[in-house]
Amino acid sequence: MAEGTAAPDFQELARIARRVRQQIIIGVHAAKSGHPGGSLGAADIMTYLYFHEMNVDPKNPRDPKRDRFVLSKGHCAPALYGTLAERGFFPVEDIPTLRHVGSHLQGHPNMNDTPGVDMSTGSLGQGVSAAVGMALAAKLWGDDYRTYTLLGDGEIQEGQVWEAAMFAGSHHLDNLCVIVDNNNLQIDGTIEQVNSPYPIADKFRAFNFHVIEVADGNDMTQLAPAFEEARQTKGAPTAIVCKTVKGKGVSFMENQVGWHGKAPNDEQFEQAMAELAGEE
Ligand SMILES: Cc1ncc(C[n+]2csc(CCOP(=O)(O)OP(=O)(O)O)c2C)c(N)n1
Ligand SMILES: [Mg+2]
Repeated sequence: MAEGTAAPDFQELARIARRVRQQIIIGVHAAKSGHPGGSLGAADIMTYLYFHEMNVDPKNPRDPKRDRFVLSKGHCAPALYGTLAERGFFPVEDIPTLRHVGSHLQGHPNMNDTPGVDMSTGSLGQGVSAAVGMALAAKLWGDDYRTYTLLGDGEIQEGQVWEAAMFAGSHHLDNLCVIVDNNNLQIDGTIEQVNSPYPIADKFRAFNFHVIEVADGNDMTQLAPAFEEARQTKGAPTAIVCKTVKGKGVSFMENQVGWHGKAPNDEQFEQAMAELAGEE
């Protein structure tokens, strides 16, 4: 980790997360479609990863030594794009082209088109397998990069997630950090109404993961020690299970399942942007 060694500047990180949220709203509004809820809820995790935790270089997005990130819940591409743009991988001016014909910013991430995207994702359950492969490759080649992957709590209903987890635990992939965005909502209800994966932490423990539970995954002061502990953990992969609020930062979207995959209209856009406007 390059930046992870210095103490985090939480005020600055919070300012960046607010800008990432603005980019999410700008993109989804311009596209007239997309997934604001899960994107807003994950903005703090992704900001922390790209602005403090991970060793990445926007000028050299394919650097073999870089840490990897796989957005296994690929529908939250607006959060990844907002984070990568704010980090300097491509211009923020690209954000309003989200989902437009010819844009490199499609509804789900494409590693062949978008600088900084390490894996193409969108079919839930699959990204984590790719992340496990990246972590295994590092072990086989003696590389010391780390691999992070973000999963939805609905996504972990997919059987492939547990196949990948079994392999990671069995092969002691301590360079792998699985993050579960536990916002308690999926596309059409609470995760308990649909097919409860609880208790999530115990399930990862049973697959030989070191497990860290974060009570508020929208609070970067809580994310910081969790990622630090993950980095220090040897002999086992880490799962960080983060309680988050879907739609975080936009009052009328918070905890509302209806905002999983819907764009704000012009009036809602203005209100959201007003709420996200900071002092800068
Ligand atoms: C294999 C697969 N099945 C269905 C979908 C459609 N889909 C997109 S998002 C979503 C719900 C995901 O819920 P969750 O993982 O909890 O994501 P979050 O709440 O973080 O948005 C579904 C079913 C998909 N992308 N892939
Ligand atoms: Mg969810």
